[in-house]
Amino acid sequence: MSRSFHVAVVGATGAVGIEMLKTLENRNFPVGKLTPLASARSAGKKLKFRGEDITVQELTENSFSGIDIALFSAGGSVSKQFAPIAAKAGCVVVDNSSAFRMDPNVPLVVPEINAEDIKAHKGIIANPNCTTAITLMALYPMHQAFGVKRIFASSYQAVSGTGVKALLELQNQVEQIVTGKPVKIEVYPHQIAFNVLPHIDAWLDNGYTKEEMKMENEGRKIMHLPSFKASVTCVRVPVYRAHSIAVSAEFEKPVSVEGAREAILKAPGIDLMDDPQNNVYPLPLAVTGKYNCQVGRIRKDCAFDNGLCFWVAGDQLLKGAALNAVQIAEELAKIW
Ligand code: NAP
Ligand code: 3JN
Repeated sequence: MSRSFHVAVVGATGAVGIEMLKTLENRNFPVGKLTPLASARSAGKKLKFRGEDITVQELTENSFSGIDIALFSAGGSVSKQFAPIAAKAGCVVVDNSSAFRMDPNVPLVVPEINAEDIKAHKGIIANPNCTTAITLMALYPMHQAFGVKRIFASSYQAVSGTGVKALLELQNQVEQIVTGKPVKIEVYPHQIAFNVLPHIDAWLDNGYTKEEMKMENEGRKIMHLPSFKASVTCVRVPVYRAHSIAVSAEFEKPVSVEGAREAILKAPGIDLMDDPQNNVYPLPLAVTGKYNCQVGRIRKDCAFDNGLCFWVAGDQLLKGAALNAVQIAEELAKIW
């Protein structure tokens, strides 16, 4: 990579945006100039990049002239409004929201699985939902070995998946409870401290939530597997950072635990942490801040034939968002 890029981060002050800056820096992405963008609320704020203070600018329709790559993580409505404007101005958008994920003209990419799809982009490339991306990091190598038909899964999602405000809500509620003060509930419909909420994202007519259906819809597109089925329950847990998912997967071919382990050991971006007798399995605390996801508790499913159960964990701010976006930018840089 000889050239450098003018990179914009839209939503730079958010939970994902901050990680995007750190990931660009830590992976030595060839940033010639960095432009952090956010709402008028944060304009003028300073963020650190490579040891220097850079000033956050307000996102406007004129923000994209001269920018090569724009990493968006300011929510779906901002993406819907500004990503087409950015693409029209000649920059390539990597979008973290669901706004364009299912658009047939927009590649939806986990680089370890379908990096090739990037080549078909028309100015916008979508980053998958974090729970979907982390699950697929473990499921895809097993799919390559045995051919996945369907999964049943439950997620255990950290509060940072909801953004900076939710991190503070958990911290404040824990403090309120241990000091005997009344608990303030602002972000979630119920107290999240010392609780679990089987509710992430908006309800759909089929009784699932939007978050739950992302696994099937996005999984089909990323794995190029239109027959893939997923029945998912997404659950918010009082963990600061990193999502975990318990998966039961049914495959076309006969499975073996050894074969699944071999497939994982050969796969990029996922580590095998599977020695239950010695209490070795993936933990959200252990994957926090790590680029690689971890999978363990791999065992034959006792409820159906050709089935495997496993437990996968990953830092959703990284593999579920910032890291995956920077990896897409790295792939773009190779073909620029
Ligand atoms: P967050 O912590 O609440 O941050 C939101 C960011 O968006 C802030 O920088 C905010 O700027 C900016 N923003 C909000 N409204 C804006 C506007 N009208 N114009 C310009 N900037 C605006 O949220 P987050 O957790 O980083 O998530 C952001 C998005 O990333 C989510 O909505 C989702 O689509 C996607 N995502 C998140 C995760 C995750 O694990 N958190 C995972 C995958 C994808 P101000 O500082 O000015 O308010
Ligand atoms: O709640 C989580 O743990 C992850 C949140 C992801 C998210 C939050 C708001 C909007 C998304 C997403 O990435 O799927 C969206 C969205 O649909 O854009």
